[in-house]
Amino acid sequence: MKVDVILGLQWGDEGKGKIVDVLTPKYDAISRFQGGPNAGHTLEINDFKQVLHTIPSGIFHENKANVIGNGVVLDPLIFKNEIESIKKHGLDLRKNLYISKKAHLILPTHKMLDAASEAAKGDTKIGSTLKGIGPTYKDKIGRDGLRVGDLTENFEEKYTSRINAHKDLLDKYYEFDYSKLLEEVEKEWFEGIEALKQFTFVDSEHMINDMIQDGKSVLAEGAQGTLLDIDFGSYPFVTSSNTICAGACTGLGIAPQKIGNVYGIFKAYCTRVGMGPFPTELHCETGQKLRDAGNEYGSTTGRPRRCGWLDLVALKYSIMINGVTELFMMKGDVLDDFDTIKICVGYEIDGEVVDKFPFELGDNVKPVFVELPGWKTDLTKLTHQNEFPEELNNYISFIEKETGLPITIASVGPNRAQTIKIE
Ligand code: 2SA
Ligand code: MG
Repeated sequence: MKVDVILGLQWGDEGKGKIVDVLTPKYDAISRFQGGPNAGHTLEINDFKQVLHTIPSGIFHENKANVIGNGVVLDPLIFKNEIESIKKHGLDLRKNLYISKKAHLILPTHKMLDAASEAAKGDTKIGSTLKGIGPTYKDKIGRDGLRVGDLTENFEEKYTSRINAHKDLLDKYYEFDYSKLLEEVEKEWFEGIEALKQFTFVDSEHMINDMIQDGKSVLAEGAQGTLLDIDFGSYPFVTSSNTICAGACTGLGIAPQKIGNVYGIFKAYCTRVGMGPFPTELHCETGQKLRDAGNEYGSTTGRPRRCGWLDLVALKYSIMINGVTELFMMKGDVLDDFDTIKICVGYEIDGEVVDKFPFELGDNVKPVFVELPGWKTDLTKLTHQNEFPEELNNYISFIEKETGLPITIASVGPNRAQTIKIE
């Protein structure tokens, strides 16, 4: 068997959580391979809504293994809150949640370093989620991180040594007053550690490779999106992990030839939270109309998302980097009420039109649009592809032709049931 991967092809918030939940019945295990509580995957199941930050989106299927891989950074405090809110639905997560010993821990001071670094940057700040993601990955790459597996031996000693090093940084470089804040959060953080210790820590690379060997199917769930990838995103306005397909190999310990289907998920339009370039962004009323219709507010930070038209230059780039095999189009219903819909098919850069994603997306990058007729139909009520209005079929065909890939799922609402298979 191979590992299928599901990834966001834009700047995150494409609706991965919902799709993973829909796909889960086909798989024996669901795993997260990168990122941390900067993710906010929203599941709507019958009459309730659950936002997941650290835990894989297959958690509501009790007979599936949910694995937090080595590439993830984990905040014990957020983790504890998350398991408590899931427990309310009567689930005992200890039965089917496994955590890699090699996953890195987000320490209380990592969050402070995140805040201090952002404040020091002023106007050039990244717009981070302030969850301590960047500083934790910095420590990992700098060979100074603490891992889940470290909890079993001399943890307090290792913890104190790292915290002291962070305090020095906060003092010397940022003049950041941490003392009161640290006192406040440390107790809760250690409660989180106790909660974490109730779970099974695993060598997840062995666990997953054994599953593949035994003919079991595994789905790897990406967080954020390709355009936030540390190498290929709009650097430096990116997150600190590899959000792309290759990240599933390093974040789970699987070889490239073990990758099977790569599901690329995109919104029928485009959004971004935080700072950084966004060529098709709409600053006008149309942007606000998309934000209202799509309820485009961050599920992790509540920030209003920047909105714009679908960008095929960026989408094709993401498809190439990830080796996408099929596309899922989300939130088509958000475009229900537009007379015409624009799609960016090229960038005009200093008078020349290009269709390759450039090194830098400066202010000189102007989107070139085509305009297609809108469908002016309530898609949320549809249950079958046969009911699609002609204009929607045209929109889908246009994207398929440009990308050379089939769109096999169209989502027309937040609920599991509003997911239409396209043959
Ligand atoms: P950080 O906190 O260091 O990762 O922030 C760096 C940049 O990355 C952006 N970022 C995000 N943008 C959109 N969605 C994110 N998470 C989703 C959510 C979850 C998802 O709903 O919150 O779709 O996976 C996310 N996480 C980080 C951030 O705005 C900075 O620009
Ligand atoms: Mg989200």
